[in-house]
Amino acid sequence: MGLRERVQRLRESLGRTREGIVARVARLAGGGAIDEAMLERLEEILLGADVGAQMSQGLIDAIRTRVKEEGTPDGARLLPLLKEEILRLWQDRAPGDPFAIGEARPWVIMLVGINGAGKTTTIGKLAAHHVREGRRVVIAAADTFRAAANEQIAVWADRAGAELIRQKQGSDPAAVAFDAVRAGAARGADVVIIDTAGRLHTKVNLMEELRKIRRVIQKHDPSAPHEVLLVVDASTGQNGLQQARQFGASVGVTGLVLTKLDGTARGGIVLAIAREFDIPVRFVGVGEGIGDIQPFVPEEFVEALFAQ
Ligand SMILES: Nc1nc2c(ncn2[C@@H]2O[C@H](COP(=O)(O)OP(=O)(O)O)[C@@H](O)[C@H]2O)c(=O)[nH]1
Ligand SMILES: [Mg+2]
Repeated sequence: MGLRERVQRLRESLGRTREGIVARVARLAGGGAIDEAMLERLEEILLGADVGAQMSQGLIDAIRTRVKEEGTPDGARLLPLLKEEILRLWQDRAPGDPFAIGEARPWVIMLVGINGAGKTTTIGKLAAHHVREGRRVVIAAADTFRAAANEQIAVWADRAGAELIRQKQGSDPAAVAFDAVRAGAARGADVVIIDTAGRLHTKVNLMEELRKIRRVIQKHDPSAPHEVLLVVDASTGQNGLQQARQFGASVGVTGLVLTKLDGTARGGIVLAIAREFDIPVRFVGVGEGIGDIQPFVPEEFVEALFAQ
């Protein structure tokens, strides 16, 4: 997908978020000079769009300072200032291609997150990308908890042109992951992607299970997993932040995937997450199809969000 097409797709996906933030701010800015009352309304809009308290406050403070510096509290400056200050957030983040893999073979990517976040779907999308790049991909069906999970991941593996390692339902997820890494190495795979369970009602056990998967695959390769992606459903808003805190602390997350950006009005969560975590957003999910994944590029995100 070309750059223009990608931004266009993102722009469509962010439609409701744009309505919730940018369109409202534009209407607010039409109301005259930027004063404290206007900034207060701006904060309400940002909070209501899941931008998060810290981030909203930070943006308001920055805009207040800028208005003072510029000495022109013209309402017309509100939207451009907001856009600039949002962009500034990501200024010091190295861009890099999140699809790129390092030198280790197989390169092991593990996906974690609560049920329904979009792990399995994201694995299908990632696998398809790597296969298209000419890489050999093995998927580990380590969500052995749900009966339907094996079937679902098998469908995605097939669609993506990846190989699948699975065992029967209820078997040890760490054993499946270990098998997959070993098989991947034996078969000369470039990438091994590990699907995991996300059931919530036994959270402590889930974190323990994920840590065990880590430990066990490290018996094969001490440097694995090379990437641990936390998948968060963007439409869950602030709840997503909570998940990022929990998983981040427990399983050494190295990157985030925000799914279901399409159709949600809560895309502001991307900003809240950027503010609170040092963990970079690597990808966004913009649909249920195999091609509906995009690398997260801050400039593209902000352009799409503020597009008229
Ligand atoms: N609209 C939309 N739906 C998604 C996206 N990613 C996943 N889904 C849907 O979310 C549901 C749960 O996804 P799944 O991959 O099974 O989640 P898991 O439990 O974390 O493995 C499925 O119906 C997916 O089609 C996305 O980016 N956009
Ligand atoms: Mg799943």
